[in-house]
Amino acid sequence: GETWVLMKTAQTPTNIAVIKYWGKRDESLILPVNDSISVTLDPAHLCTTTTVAVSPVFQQDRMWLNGKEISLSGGRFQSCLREIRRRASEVEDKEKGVKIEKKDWEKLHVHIASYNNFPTAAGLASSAAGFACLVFALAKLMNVKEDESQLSAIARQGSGSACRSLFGGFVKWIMGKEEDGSDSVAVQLVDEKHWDDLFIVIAVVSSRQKETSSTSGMRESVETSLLLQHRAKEVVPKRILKMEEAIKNHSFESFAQLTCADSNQFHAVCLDTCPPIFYMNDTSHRIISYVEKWNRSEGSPVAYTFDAGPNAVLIARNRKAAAQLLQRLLFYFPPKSDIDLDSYVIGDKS
Ligand code: 2P0
Repeated sequence: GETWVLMKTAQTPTNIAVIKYWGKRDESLILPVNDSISVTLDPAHLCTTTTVAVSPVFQQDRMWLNGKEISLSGGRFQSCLREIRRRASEVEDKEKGVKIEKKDWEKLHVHIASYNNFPTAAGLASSAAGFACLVFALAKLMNVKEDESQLSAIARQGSGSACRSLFGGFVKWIMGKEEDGSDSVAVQLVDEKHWDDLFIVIAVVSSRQKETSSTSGMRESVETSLLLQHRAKEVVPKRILKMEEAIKNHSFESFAQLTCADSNQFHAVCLDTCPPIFYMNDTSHRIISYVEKWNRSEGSPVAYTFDAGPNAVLIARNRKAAAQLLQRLLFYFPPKSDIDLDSYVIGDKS
């Protein structure tokens, strides 16, 4: 029989929301209750690299994550694979003498190998980069002729935040109106060159795995939090407009104020959930207090934002502000002398 293999590799950075996604109006299509805005990180630091391969000798779809085989049986993987296969077109590799017709893709199986260049255990969003990269690599392999926004609607069905990782720079995930999710897509607000002097410092407060997954946490918030309803209808729509303005005008003060307020409201929604969800810990709270104090005493604010875990994402206006921030963090959270600063964890006493 035939023995060829065709492969494609893609690399996708993770993204950090500055206006948060929290809550779905449709669980299976992953449709959110509000728009969100994120910044995509530099791929050199936090990214996923995924290689996808197709061969007639493959007996089934299989996937390895950081070298360990994982199950593809989950609905989210199946949705992404199905949606990409549906859009596959003809592929020809003359060197290998391979021609795959559109109809052949239903019968061919893929193997997927994915690596994160950051520790999964650090509690930093890996599903965002992971599903975006998977969808992008499969689309390249199967010659899918759709643009990034259309692909984002497929990545969204893997993990909501993944749709925002298909673009660099600042990205908005538009919640959309349609029941089928076709208009719930990501769009690029500005590319990575627009505001390229921002520095992002991630303070790893704990490397323990979080207790409540985002998926179940946001489900409970939608079911029980009145604050979530108010946030989605009244607060976020206005904040999205202000944030877009701040980004377009490089208005760091406004950007920082909106980012911090939105992170705090997201965690307030978590507290307003029954039973309450605690993602931040005492160290996270200490970081917020210090940053608020520094911001009040001088004109170069730092934005903080926390996701579904205790780690702080700190955004400084420029390199100088980042250097000062790092100096202060090291003073207030001194590392034990014998640990490598690369794996320096601020608050984990275990
Ligand atoms: C965000 N987070 O906007 C928000 C802020 C965490 C806090 O998107 O269920 O992994 O896969 O759609 O995308 C994390 O949730 O959840 C998240 P699913 P996801 O980045």
